[in-house]
Amino acid sequence: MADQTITLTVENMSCGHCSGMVQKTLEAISGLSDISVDLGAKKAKFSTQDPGLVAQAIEAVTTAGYPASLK
Ligand SMILES: [Cu+2]
Repeated sequence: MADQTITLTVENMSCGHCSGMVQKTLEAISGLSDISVDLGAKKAKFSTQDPGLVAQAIEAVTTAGYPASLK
């Protein structure tokens, strides 16, 4: 199965600490790769082969205090 690249919009990130938290939250989910967080653009990007992990990633980042969506 090919990797899909997913881009999430992430609200509430105001500094490097926030973007680091989002990065760590995504890194804690096994099955995600090529994770990057862009503080200025309010985006988080990752690749995955499992579409089911997208909802899990959104929930984890949102629960960490940074509402995430596929917008
Ligand atoms: Cu911050």
